[in-house]
Amino acid sequence: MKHTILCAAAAMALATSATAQDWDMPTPYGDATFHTQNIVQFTDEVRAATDGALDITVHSAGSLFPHSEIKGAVRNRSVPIGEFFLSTLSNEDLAFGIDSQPFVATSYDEAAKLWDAQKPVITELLAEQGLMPLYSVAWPAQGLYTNGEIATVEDLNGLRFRAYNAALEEFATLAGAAPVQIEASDIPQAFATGQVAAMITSPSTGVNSTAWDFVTHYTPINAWVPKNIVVVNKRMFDGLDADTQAAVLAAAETAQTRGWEMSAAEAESMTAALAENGITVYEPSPELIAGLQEIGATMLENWKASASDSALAILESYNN
Ligand code: PCA
Repeated sequence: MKHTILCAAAAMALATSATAQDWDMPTPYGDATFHTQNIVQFTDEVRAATDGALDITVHSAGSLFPHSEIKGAVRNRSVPIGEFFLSTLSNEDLAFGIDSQPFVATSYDEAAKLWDAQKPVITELLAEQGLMPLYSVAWPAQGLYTNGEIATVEDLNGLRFRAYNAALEEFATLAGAAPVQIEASDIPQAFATGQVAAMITSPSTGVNSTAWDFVTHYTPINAWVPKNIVVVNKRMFDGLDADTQAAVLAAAETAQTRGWEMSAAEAESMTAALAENGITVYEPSPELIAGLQEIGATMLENWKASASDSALAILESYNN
């Protein structure tokens, strides 16, 4: 009897190990970032729902692959799954970057509507590379961090400006500033060494990088609401059994809902935390907003002039 039970247990263990999968998941942002915390919960849910048959290990802050290499690593199956900042792919097709165009979508409702319009288009573009989106989560609307108050766009003239994608580089250039590409995890170092003196990012990233150590002022210009995306390699996903696939998709849906909620909560709590830590939080002047909107209008014209038909279709369906 005992022997039979042991044999059955051994057989079960074998069956589990034969199908159990250990996946590595590179992400760009640190452990304190709400996106990362959401991903950790996503992987916990997948592990629980599959009784450990799919065990995903999160490698945060670019520790496994640098941010710029994560998409390629999922594409070439170095890893099965990963996260990145969606608009970094705008060099492939401007469809990926519409969420980082100033004053197109500036609230969560608009950002969600834009994602509805963007999702089918980028799903198709990613499928051409063997990639499948699992879910996408917005950052809080982006605000301006500087030393001293910024009253008009002219006040940005000549400032060395931290950028995280091509759109922000164009934005900084049009504002007369000098853009420098810096990863989120390198922000404190970049300010400390004088590489940059100003930035536009979320209150979340401001707090995660202890912005009060290097800037005095923050203003919620709320000019765009960019997103992260989690993608899986389609062949790796197809290699999972049906139950595991269903568990991943269900956890992804939950993670997307939870992520947008976490984001909205942080838009408030992290702005408050900036103030609590001594940063002067002020409302942007009408002159500043007007100047930024002018830059946004120029950028949107440029975007339209170079956009693919499918990218233009996103804007059309969003505006209707
Ligand atoms: N934080 C990320 C992307 C947008 C955001 O709010 C960053 O600053 O790199």
